[in-house]
Formats: sequence, C-alpha cells, structure tokens
Amino acid sequence: MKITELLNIKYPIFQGAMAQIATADLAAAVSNAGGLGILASGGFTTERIREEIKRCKELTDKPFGLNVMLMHPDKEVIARMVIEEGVKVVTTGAGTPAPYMQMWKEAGVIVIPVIPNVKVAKKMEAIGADAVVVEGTESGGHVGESTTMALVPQVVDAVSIPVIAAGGIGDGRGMAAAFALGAQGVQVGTRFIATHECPVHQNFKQAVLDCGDADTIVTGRTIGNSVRGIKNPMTIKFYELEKQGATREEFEELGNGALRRAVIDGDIETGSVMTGQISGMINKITTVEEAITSMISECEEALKRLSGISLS
Ligand code: TUI
Repeated sequence: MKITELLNIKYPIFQGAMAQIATADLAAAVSNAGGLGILASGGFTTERIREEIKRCKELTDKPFGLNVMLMHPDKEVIARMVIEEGVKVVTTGAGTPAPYMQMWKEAGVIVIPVIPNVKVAKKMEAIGADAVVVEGTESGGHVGESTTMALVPQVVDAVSIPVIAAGGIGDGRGMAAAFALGAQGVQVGTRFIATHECPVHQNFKQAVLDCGDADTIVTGRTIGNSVRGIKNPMTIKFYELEKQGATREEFEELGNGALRRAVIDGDIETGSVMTGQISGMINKITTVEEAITSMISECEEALKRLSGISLS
C-alpha cells in the first residue's frame, strides 16, 4: 500500500520530530498543509508531551504522529501515552522500539521507526514495523554513519515495507532523488526550521539561514552518540570533553541543556544548534504551506526534467 494511503495524507512529506522544536504549532501546520506533522518527545517532559498531543488535536483534524525518542528517560510512560491519547502514528528514534511494538500493534497504531542502517531496518520489519524512515548522516541531531544516497537503495533492497528517505532533503530536487533511490516519501527537518510556524528562537532560524554547506559538524562519535549541529564554541567544547573521556550520560545531560540554550534562549554560541547539512541551501523563512507546495512543484518539475533524459 502507498504510504499516503496508509496514513491518509495528501503528500508523502513527513516533518522530522526535532527535539524541543517540533511542537503542536509546527506539526499541525504540516498536517494541515497535507504532509505528516510529527510531535517531538525528545527534550520534553511527559506532561508537556501530553499537552502538545492535546493541542495538536485541537489545531488539526488531519493525521499527525508522535516521535518516541528512545533515549528519553521516561520512554515507557511516553509509549503508554500513545495509546492513552489515541495517537494513530508513531515514529521512533535513537534506539529500538521492540519492547513497545506488541502493545502498539494491538492498539492499531501505525509504527514507523527511524533507522540508520540495513541491519536495524531488517530487524524493524521482522518485529512488525509498517514502514521505516531511513535517515542518512546528512541529518541534524543524532545520526548514523551512512549517507542517504548510499543507504536508501540498500534498505529498499533489503525490506518489503515502504521506505521514507531522510537526511539532506530540503527541496523538491532532493525529493525526486529520493524517489529515484526507491523511497516512497521523504522526511524533512531542517527546512521546516525556516518557517514562520516553527517555534524555535529567531537566532536559531537565522543561524540556519547563515549556515553554509560546510558549516555543520558531527561530535560524540567516540562515545557512540554522534550528533550533527552547526560548528560553534559549543561543539569545540564537546570535542575537548570527548578527549577527556566523558561518559555517555554526561554527554547526554550536557546535550540536553545545550539544545535548550539554543532552541529557547537563542544562544547559538554555547548552545547546540542541531541542523542538517542542507542548511546551506536554505535562505529564506516561509510559511509551512509555502515550503510544502514549493517542494511538491519543484519535485514535479525535476521528475519531468528527468523523464526527458535519454541514455541510449
Ligand atoms: O533520533 C534521531 N535524531 C535525534 S534524537 C535527538 S535528542 C538528543 N538530544 C540531546 C543529545 C542527543 C540527542 C536529536 N536528534 N534520529 C533518528 C535516528 N535513530 N537516528 C539513528 C537512530 C537509531 C540508532 C540506533 C535508531 C535505532 C538504533 O538502534 C536500534 C537497535 O536495534 O539497536
């Protein structure tokens, strides 16, 4: 079944559930514009997550999802909240959703794990995932090693469930490329930061607009917690800490505080500005609807252009 039919959405565009950023304001705007808005749980308390779910139901009558971030200290509570609040679509990230799969499937929830490699994709299919979001290392935030270009076709070959491509996709050309690789849809995060509806601090938006193609960096690789964000004094500090042998827990604690400083306080020097490599292409703030409709028309244009290419 096509992903748009499975989810009852108009366009195969998911909005990435950016930690501390993807509130009901953003997710409802994406769903109202025909994509799939997805609420974040990363960096939010369980009370806040419940509030955002309730608010999203008020702001849209279209389908929306909740991302269960599996490094969240209260992940079990959030997993149960999905059912209590009647959330119909769940994406998961930064770990395996296996412990909650049976509970969700019995409740009729559509489960779409975000995965960084073929091995995890196969595992997710085996435990009953309805689709997977394949996230390349071009993404902002917590990332794997493989690029979207290399990973998507390998996952498409390895599983029979629909594949959604994520990482480095910020316009309709990227979307057309994802289709060429065998994906049925795309997940987009960074592009949605540069929208009026995105509740992130203005300085964070400006940092994305100012960011060049080579201005993001991955830290935390040595402790198995790779995070991509904009190069700044904060990421340099992370490097120092890695060298001094900081533990994963210390890193995560520091990461959460730093993300809040950037997202809420607008401190883009000592805060963690988690954005993807595609930031370099983003140069204006638009509405969510404009972002989605331009992605769709650019994609159609790209597909038309490609159909004119002849190699024989
Ligand atoms: O989860 C993400 N991206 C994120 S989560 C996040 S919150 C955060 N806050 C402070 C510091 C660090 C992070 C920010 N960005 N993307 C989805 C994703 N999931 N990428 C990679 C994975 C993943 C990794 C391992 C999924 C599954 C997995 O293992 C599963 C298994 O079976 O072992």
